[in-house]
Amino acid sequence: MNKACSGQISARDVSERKEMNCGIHGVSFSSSATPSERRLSALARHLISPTESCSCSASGVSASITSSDVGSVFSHVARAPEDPILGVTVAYNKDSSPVKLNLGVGAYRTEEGKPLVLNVVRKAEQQLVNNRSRVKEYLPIVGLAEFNKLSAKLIFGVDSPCIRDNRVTTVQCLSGTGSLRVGGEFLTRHYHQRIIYIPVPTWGNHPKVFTLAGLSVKSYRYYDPITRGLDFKGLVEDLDSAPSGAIVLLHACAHNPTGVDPSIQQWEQIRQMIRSKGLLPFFDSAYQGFASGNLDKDAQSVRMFVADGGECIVAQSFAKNMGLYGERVGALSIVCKTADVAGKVESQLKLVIRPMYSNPPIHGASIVAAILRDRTLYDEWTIELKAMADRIISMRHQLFNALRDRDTPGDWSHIIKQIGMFTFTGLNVRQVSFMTREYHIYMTADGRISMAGLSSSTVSHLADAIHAAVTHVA
Ligand code: PGU
Repeated sequence: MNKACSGQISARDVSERKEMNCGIHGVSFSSSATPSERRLSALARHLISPTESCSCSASGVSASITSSDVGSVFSHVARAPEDPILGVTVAYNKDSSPVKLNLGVGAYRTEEGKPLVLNVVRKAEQQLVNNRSRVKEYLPIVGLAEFNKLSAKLIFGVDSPCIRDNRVTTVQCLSGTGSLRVGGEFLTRHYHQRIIYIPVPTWGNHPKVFTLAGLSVKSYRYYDPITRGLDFKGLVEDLDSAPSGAIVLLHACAHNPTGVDPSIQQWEQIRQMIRSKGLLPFFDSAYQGFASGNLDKDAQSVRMFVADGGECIVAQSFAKNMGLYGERVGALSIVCKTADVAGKVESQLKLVIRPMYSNPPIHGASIVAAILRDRTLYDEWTIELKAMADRIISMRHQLFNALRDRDTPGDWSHIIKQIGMFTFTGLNVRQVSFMTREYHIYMTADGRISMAGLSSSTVSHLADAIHAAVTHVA
């Protein structure tokens, strides 16, 4: 299995790729290149990844021309590998086994293993349908104004000084991914330092999103595989040696894939260090409410950075906490020092968004706004959200107990210590592929399992598979 298929393309790999000049199609730019040249170069390198370019020049496998290809102007196009995370679902769908289990994608499932549409979402949608005055006109470039305001309050807190002083601009984007991408492009165009530090490991899409946004991706140590906890010393050392002004990507809570978050005291040390070195914090908040079951608690890290009056960026997703995965609803907030700066920043965000997708979709944002504006619906949402978080915590305990009952070799206490949607099991690539082959259990190759995909009736199957994997496969 090559690294590109492991779901864990490290930032170092990205830097290495960036330094590699494939020389293919003559796409390479010197360090004095303009931002748009650099973006084009990054795009070319992304499309011509080392694995793919090697296979077309050396083995000729991917570029082989079959008779049906002849005459196509696209016959040279190499088949790209499936996405390391979403590709797991593709493989799962092809499996006809009745015991198959998809623990790959981070998407909530009920005890019955079914996707869940929250009751509160159904109610909000009904309200929208019943309201005949609603139309399907284009939204403004920055999206639904009420959604933006309410999203900012959700992450920063209703009484946040940045909202009170109008120092934050919030724009509706295409879920968390789109918010990260728009934020990345804005920084490439308007921020003096184009280096972004991302944790190792991190969500597999981060390096791609930021590279294609035109930023240069570097990494900081985050996870210690020995302790299966935070490598705080490594994190501090790496951020301490970052150049002044560098952007730092931080998972607001429920770190993906490790399930390991800094303590509040550690967050405070990270904050002090980031501020004293003049680094720029960029939070990815994809799991607010999923770590602890409490929306305010899960926003604490972000709020600490806003409370000190400094600047920061936040990408918010409503995919998980409202179960609106396919509605693609999220928000990008940029907290500035003054209202005047925030206004100018917003005017430039519009210039990033307009040629990218013009303006965002209306339906998902309307659902979120309907829930956040109404006290009764909001309270109902928090109860449903807590129930999802609690079910995941219960699955952690059930899996831990099942492995203990089987006397499975190893210390599995990290299953109950880690938080959020995922357990970073420590299983290696060979053990993961054994579990898929022999037990029809699908998960990412880095050993991450989505606890949200597990239920009381499937725990024993997973525990049997893990037990067999660690006892039979090195
Ligand atoms: N940021 C982090 C840390 C994430 O884990 C995810 C989703 C996102 C952003 C993007 O979420 P949006 O759906 O764009 O709001 N990660 C999940 C979902 C599958 C995927 O890879 O997109 C995961 O399984 O890791």
